[in-house]
Amino acid sequence: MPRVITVGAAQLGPIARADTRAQVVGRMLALMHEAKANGCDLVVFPELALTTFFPRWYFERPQDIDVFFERDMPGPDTQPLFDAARTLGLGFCLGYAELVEEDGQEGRKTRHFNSAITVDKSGAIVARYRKIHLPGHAEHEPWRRFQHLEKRYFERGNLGFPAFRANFGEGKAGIFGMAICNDRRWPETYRVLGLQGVEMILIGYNTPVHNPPAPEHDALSHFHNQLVMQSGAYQNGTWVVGVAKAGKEEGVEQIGNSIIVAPSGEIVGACTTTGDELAVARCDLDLTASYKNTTFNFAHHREPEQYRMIVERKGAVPPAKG
Ligand code: CDV
Repeated sequence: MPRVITVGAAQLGPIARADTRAQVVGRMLALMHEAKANGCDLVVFPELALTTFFPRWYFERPQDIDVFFERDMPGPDTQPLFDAARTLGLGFCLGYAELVEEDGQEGRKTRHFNSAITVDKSGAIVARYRKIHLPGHAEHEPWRRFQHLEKRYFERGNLGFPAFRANFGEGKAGIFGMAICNDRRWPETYRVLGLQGVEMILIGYNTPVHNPPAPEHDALSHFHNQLVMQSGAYQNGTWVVGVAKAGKEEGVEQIGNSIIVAPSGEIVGACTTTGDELAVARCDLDLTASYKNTTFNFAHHREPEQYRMIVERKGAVPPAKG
């Protein structure tokens, strides 16, 4: 039986700082219903999907920061998403700010993560991921048009990049992985998942068009978005689903460009607006085999010993003598 999973890239348009969780969840439920009508088994929502992208502001008081975080998942505001998963028979991947009481280095403490979960068709959480590559800065940098304070508001994820098995219906079991926004720019993200046999990577993102430290990259923001996900898919023989929070949010222009990428590296589904929009693609997980068993047959063709020699030399070319 072919393992075809119909996936919806459930892009969200801007979310205002004043918008309530209930308003946002209402928009997400509308996309879930549209996905079901289009035969989807799974929808993927963006990074930090429940609120505006709050790291663009500098806050000092914990209470001003913690309002953007979820203490429970599901909580009262997000329970309708889990109910919809069950009643529609539709899985989802959700990015959100996670506040958790957990053992830290100095004992039990409150921890903040930029997280994602995958929920199956029964409404059960089947996997968790916490963002590892946190971009931006930790201190207020007033010279920027807007801040990117992920290094201030989040701890680096402590769960690694675990691939996991999930089942989205009969003949629709596969090996999945999650990554969040800046993770998608790093080849290690895909390769660590690829080494675990991943067949579909689910990625949400918030990417401003303007990059304050390197404005010369602005005109290339769509190109780079596609470049990293297409090469990550091809080089690891996996599907990649990348989903944006898009449009002008609180004065900051964010790219859309949500895409579904086949293991060939080809884009097979794409959003064309910067608003709430669903792009749908039928993804045959068995297409991954053609790449995993040939060009990217890791067991036959990778040369890990050779790579280790470079890493042990610390990567850089030794300084010139004299
Ligand atoms: N939310 C993100 O991780 N955004 C980064 C920005 C800072 C460039 C990204 O890689 O898209």
